[in-house]
Parts: sequence; structure tokens; C-alpha cells
Amino acid sequence: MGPSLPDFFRLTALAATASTNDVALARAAEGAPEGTLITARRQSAGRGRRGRTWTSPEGNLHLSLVLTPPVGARDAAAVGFAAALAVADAVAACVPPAREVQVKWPNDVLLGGAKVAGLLIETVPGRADALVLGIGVNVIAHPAGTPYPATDLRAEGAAVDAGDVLAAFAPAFLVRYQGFRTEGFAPLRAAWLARAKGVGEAIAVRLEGARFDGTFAGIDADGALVLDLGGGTQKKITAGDVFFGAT
Ligand code: BT5
Repeated sequence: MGPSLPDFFRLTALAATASTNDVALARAAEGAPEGTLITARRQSAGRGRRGRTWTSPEGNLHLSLVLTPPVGARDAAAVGFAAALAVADAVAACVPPAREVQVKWPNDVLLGGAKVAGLLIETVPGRADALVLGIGVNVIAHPAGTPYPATDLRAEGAAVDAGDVLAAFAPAFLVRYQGFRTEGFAPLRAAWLARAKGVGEAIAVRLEGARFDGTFAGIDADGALVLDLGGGTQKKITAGDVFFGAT
């Protein structure tokens, strides 16, 4: 039996699939309502941003959720921050209290400074009112040798399974998402910044074909990363990969 979830969610639990985002995108294209939730125990073609691979072995949590936020796909950034905070809430509930849980721009969750979860938000062809939120949480395993260090919940002392993490995530996400729906992005932005790694510190942001070094000054009212380049110059970045402690 699966975990008991709030009414909002309509769960389809799969043993295996290529990518839960693909299943959710197909359902959304057919008109599936908000709250449609797909999970898979493992994925054979899990993906990250820009076509990268997401390692998805049996035992980790892989989920995709269909959402119809107030201004549809244009709310993608806000939904990403709400979801990352909810994953951070769920992770914090699973690990010993002393373990540090942080969010990393744009949508990663860090445990003890290493990546424990990643999020991928995709738009639905033909449906401007909807988007698909995909989340991978490393519950029992993580890949070695990734450009940004990874970890998993078991390695950090949490004796939980994917169902436990889903049961912790679902209500936490509803709180964050309903808060966004009623109060807008500003409180979410503040909550995200309070949990973010590296604000005020030196970072490098890698974009396709470019790298910018500066001080992480925060995020703007749209969720873009604000990078202080020195000399009074700031640059806003809407997509990229952040590395900390850059020299
Ligand atoms: C992400 O991309 O972090 C988004 C990951 C979203 C995965 C979920 S699982 C359910 C749903 N269905 C899907 O097919 N996807 C979503 P990005 O920031 O681009 O990070 C990808 C990079 O992280 C890879 O290039 C690797 O370097 C590294 N990586 C791959 N697997 C990882 C893992 N399990 N844990 C930590 N890092 C990983």
C-alpha cells in the first residue's frame, strides 16, 4: 500500500518507466487535472535540465506532478521555489536535526552541502495553463563523480524509504503552494533566501558557453539569480549552474 496523501493528489504509482515527467506530460496533454501525480520506483531515462541524465535507481523517489498555477506556465519559477522548499522541509523531517538542509539556485536541495534532490519543471505543449513538476530525491543511493557532489538520505543517517519521503513532501508542498496562491511570490522568495546556500558569497555561474564570477546577491522578484560583478554592476541570470567557493 502506498502512503496516504492529501486529497489534492491523484496518485498513479508505477514500478518503472522511462521518465515520470514524460508520463505526466502525456496525461496533462490529454487534460489531466491539477494534482495528477505519477511516481515510479525506477526510471530508465530520467532526465535533468538541458537533456542531462538523472540517475534513477530502484529505491529513490521519482515523481511528477501536474499543476495549474494562477498564471499557468508563467508561474514556473515560483512553483520551483515552492517545491524546492517543500523538498527541503521533507528532507529536514527525515534526517537528524543537526544536519544542514539548504536550497541551491535554481531548484536543488542540498544535505550537508551535497545534492540530495533535483527538480525539473516542464511546460505542456498545447496547454498554457499547466506545467509538470518533476522531482528526484536520492533516498538510498546517489551517483559518484558528478560535477556537483551528491549524497543520499540513507548515507546521511536517515532510515526512510521513498514512500516515507513522499508522505512528508506532499503536505509540505501543499502548504508552500497554497501559500504562493494566496500571498504571491514575495513570502516564498524570503523563505527561499533564508534557506539558500551561499548568499553574499563568491560563486561561479556556468551557462552554455559562458562563465560568470561574482558575489551571489540574492534573487529578484521573478526568481532570477542576481550576481554582483563588482564596480556597481549586477547581472541577472535566469538559467545556469551555480558553483560555490569559486576562486
Ligand atoms: C536536475 O537537473 O537536478 C533535475 C532532476 C529531476 C529528476 C526528476 S526524477 C522525476 C522526474 N522525471 C525525470 O525524468 N526527471 C524528473 P540538473 O540540475 O540538470 O542536474 C543533472 C545533473 O546532476 C547531471 O548532469 C549529473 O551531473 C547530476 N546527477 C545525475 N543524477 C543525479 C542524482 N541522482 N543525484 C545527484 N546528482 C545527479
